[in-house]
Order: sequence, then C-alpha cells, then structure tokens
Amino acid sequence: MTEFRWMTAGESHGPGLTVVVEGVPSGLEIDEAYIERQMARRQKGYGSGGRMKIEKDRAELRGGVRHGLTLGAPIAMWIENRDFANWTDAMSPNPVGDGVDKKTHTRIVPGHADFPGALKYLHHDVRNVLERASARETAARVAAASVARRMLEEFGITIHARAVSTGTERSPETDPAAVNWDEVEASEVRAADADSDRRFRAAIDAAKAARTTVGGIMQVVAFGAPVGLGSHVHWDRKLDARLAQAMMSINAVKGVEIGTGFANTTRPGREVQDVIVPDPSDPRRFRQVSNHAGGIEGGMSNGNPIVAHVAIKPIATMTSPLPSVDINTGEVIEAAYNRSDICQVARACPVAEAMMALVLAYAVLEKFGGDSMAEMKRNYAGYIASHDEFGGQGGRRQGG
Ligand code: EPS
Repeated sequence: MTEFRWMTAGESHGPGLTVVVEGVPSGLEIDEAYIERQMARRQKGYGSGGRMKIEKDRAELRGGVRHGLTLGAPIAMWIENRDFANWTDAMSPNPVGDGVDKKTHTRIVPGHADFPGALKYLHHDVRNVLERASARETAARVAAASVARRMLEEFGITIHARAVSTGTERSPETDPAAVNWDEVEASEVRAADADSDRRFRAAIDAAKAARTTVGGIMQVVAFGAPVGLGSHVHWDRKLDARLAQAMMSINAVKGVEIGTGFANTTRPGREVQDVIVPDPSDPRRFRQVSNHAGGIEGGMSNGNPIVAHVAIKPIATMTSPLPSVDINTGEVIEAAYNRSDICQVARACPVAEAMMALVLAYAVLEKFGGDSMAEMKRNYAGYIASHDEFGGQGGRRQGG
C-alpha cells in the first residue's frame, strides 16, 4: 500500500509555512493556480480580522511536480507569510540583540493553547506556543488538501462545506444533495440561502458590537465516495473515527457528529436505521432509503454522501479581554488582546473540507493504491466491477 502522509511546519508570524505531501501517485494533474483557488476560498469570510487584508495566500510548488503533473515523489510547497515583514525581529529564526522588541507575551488567553503549552514546553514567553497553535497553520492544510482533492476528483469524489448555524441562528434542515453549493460559495458567511445569510451576518454584527466572538456548526459533505473506504476490523481503520480525529484537530473545534448522530438518540431504533432496497441501476446494486448514518456503517463508507457536522467554538481572543493571569508573575490581569476574527465559521469550512479530503485521499490510496494514477484507476475500476456479482446481477449476466 502507498501510504499517504503530509506534514506542515511554520509559525503564524514567522517567514512562512512549509508543506510536504507524500504518497501521491505519478501522473496527477495539478498546478499552482488550482491550489491558489482553493487557498483563496479560506481567506474570504464575513467577520474576519485585519490579517486577511495583509495575506494573499499562494503556495509555491517546490518539489514533486513537473510540467503540471505529479512525479510520484514527495510534493513540497512554500507559503510565504506577508505579515512577516512586520515581525522580522520578533520572529527572527536567528538570535536578536537585547534592544529589539521581541513581542513577548505573558498574559494567558483563556481557551487558547497558552496555559498548557507554556507549562508543558517550559516557555516563559507564551508567543512560543501561540504562534504554532494559531489557525494560520490551516493555510498549509488547505494547500496539502488541494493535492488530495485533485486526486479525489479523478475518482468522482467532490467535497463541500457550509455553515448551518452561527451563534443561535440556524439554517433550515436541507438534504445535502439539495443544497445549492454555488450559493454557499457566493455567501460570505457560507450560508445556503439568503435568509440564513442575513441572519448569520446579523449574529456576527451583534457579537462585534458586544465586543465578543461567536461560533457555529459546519456541515461537511463528500459526494461520490465508493462503498468500502475504511474498515470495520480495527478501531484505527474505521473511517468515521479517522474523520472525527481529523475534524477535531481543526483549531477551536469541540464537537463532531457523523450523520444524524445526536438526533438519533431521541428517536426509536426503527426510525434511524437506513433500510436497504435492491437497485440495479446503482453501482452498489442496492440503495439505502435514507442516510442517517452519514454514509458510514461499521466504519466503512456505504456509497451514500459522507456527512459530518462540526462544532466550532467562539474564538478565544476578544476585544474585551477576560480576566486572566500573567504566566510568570501570577498577577491577576486582563488576557492579552491580539488582533483577531469575530467569527471564523465561514473560513473554517474550507479547512473542514481540507480535512475530509486528506482523510479520504488516505483511504482511497489505501484501497486502490498504486504508484501511478493509471494503476490506481485500473484498481478502482476492477473493484467496482466486482460488485456485479452481488444482488443477482452476476447470475443474470452469466445467464446471458
Ligand atoms: C489567529 C489570529 C489572526 C488570524 C489568524 C489566526 O491572526 P493575527 O494574530 O495575525 O491577527 O487572522 O489566521 C490567519 C492568519 C490565517 O491565515 O487563517 C489565531 O490567533 O489563531
């Protein structure tokens, strides 16, 4: 099996972010323009702070791609932090003299990585924690995931995410297949309809006026995944478990639900199972009449859309800081205020898509893995054809 691996490095206000993606087969079409389009989606969003006016994210391909095609070698990317120009001393990788402003940070922000990170790594300057804990790192994930997404497209898998709530405002329940994803793309709050768009903006405006922040819930959906990604046989091979970990790793995420996981607990068992009926027109030979499972049963994709809901808490940095303490003196103070966003739900949607794409790319490579796209596609086609023997189709075919 070709193992798909990816890593990122870099601090929020340092020189930039480095990404390495390994295990991508040869012959996949990809270029910087495609990656840039994905990265731009992460940068727009109502409720963003001043930083996004500075950054114009672009990932430079520095290895693994030649003439618009992957080589099968590790893919290296570099994303420059434009803001570094304002931080050259404070974030210098090399030693600086005593006279310079190091932008030292000692006031813990409640809800950030500051407190446990400082004690764990013995940092008396909390900046040494917050710089890497910052959601700036998600720019690198989106760059890595652009490669994953491009590969998944070759297998007919597409991924979308939208905001289904912002604060107490919720969108009406809509089947993901019926969502107008173009409208989501056009909405600065990533709402699927005009009324939700208006209400989500109002929630963000109210948070801003109250000098606080507001969170929400994202819906992340993958269409076109074949049956059989992941496995029931071991805990760490279950696709839903891998997705939950991936989503939970996004900054400020505190909850993940697959399908209608929480609502199912209030319904009788008869109402939440997805009943199966024969369907000769479906490549799986069967079809579920509903999708409460969110496209995953027993840790395996079942061919339905994969649906996750992801809860993101309000950003910890606020213009009216909470009471806190100084990490070195223990003195009671106000938490530090750093420039920050009011609401990151819309901007986190492309990040959640990225994590879905990275998990699915791993699972697709695990199942159909090959060293070239041509080999992988043959493996995929052979597997799908093997389902002909189910549901009476093979028997009928053999019988002529
Ligand atoms: C972030 C704080 C803000 C955000 C940043 C994440 O940055 P700054 O501290 O420079 O104002 O804009 O997000 C990004 C830079 C980004 O690219 O998403 C934080 O504290 O997590």
